[in-house]
Amino acid sequence: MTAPDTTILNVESSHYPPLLLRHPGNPILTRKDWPYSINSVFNAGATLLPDGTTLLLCRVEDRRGLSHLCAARSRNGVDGWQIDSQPTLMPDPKQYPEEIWGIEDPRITFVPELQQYAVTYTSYSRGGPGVSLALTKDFRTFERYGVIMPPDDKDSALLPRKINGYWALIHRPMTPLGSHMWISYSPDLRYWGRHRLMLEARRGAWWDANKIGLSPPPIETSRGWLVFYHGVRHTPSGCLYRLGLALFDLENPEKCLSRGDSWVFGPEADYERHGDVDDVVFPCGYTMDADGDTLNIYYGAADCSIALARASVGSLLAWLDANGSCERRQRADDL
Ligand code: BMA
Repeated sequence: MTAPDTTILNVESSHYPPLLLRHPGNPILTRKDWPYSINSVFNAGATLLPDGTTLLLCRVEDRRGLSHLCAARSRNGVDGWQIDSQPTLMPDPKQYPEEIWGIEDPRITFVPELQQYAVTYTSYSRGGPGVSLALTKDFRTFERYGVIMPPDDKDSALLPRKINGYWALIHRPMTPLGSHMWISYSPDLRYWGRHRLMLEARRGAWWDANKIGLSPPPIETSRGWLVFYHGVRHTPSGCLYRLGLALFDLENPEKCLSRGDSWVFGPEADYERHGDVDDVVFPCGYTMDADGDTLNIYYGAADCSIALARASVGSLLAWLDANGSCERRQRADDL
């Protein structure tokens, strides 16, 4: 009997060099770290504060099943987290009825013109999830704008500067035609219009068929807005959440310059494969190191914990150059 030939497997796996490297200390935050009783912590927005502290605005789910947001701060973005002793932003259904079933999945954008952070989050209303906005200077007090995109809509982030004089919001409405990424514009962050389709979910057997959504806020590079998006594959044993890459024009962000065909990151580690919801990697935030290239990507793992992966912007762009295709920039040609 001959030994099984592993050459093919090795050659195959070397075709997929990892673009995102998991931190060996993963998961970096779990419910055991929390100063009060919770069910789980996951899907955190991220930003660097002026003194270099990493701030994560974490989605915390209590044992009713409802979520709120709680800030965790760390000098190195990996450990030594100082977690607010009480929820930082609670749903406020009396004044904001759309928050009756909780607030989830924040994305943070620092807006230089306002000298404030814009936090977009999912408000879980009786009519389904919608997009809400709050501004803050310090993650201690917040100015709520309420719901800015009605249900069914989520996975949203604000671009850090105006585009042709208008604020731009990426979001993911759900329609009978599928769940695609859209971009909308506003003169004042309150009134939104000029809605445009930005990136379509593919169809059929594709890893990103039927349902996609923005992951962290777009990353501004000299070549365009680099966007991680998640694709949801429906399988007989549940959904698989994976990440893909696309690049959009800096001054016309609804114009896709390139889209990768394959996913670049998916659930592999045990803490990603097994949890309250199996097989989910769900980043909502990143920070950039001082080198201007290294990204620290914070992602929810299996709706149970927060994990960290690092990637180089240069490598992600090089991967898109090698694997992206312009023909598929808006829609799959094989529909
Ligand atoms: C999505 C969002 C995420 C969640 C994921 C997997 O629709 O609700 O918050 O992590 O499902 O449950």
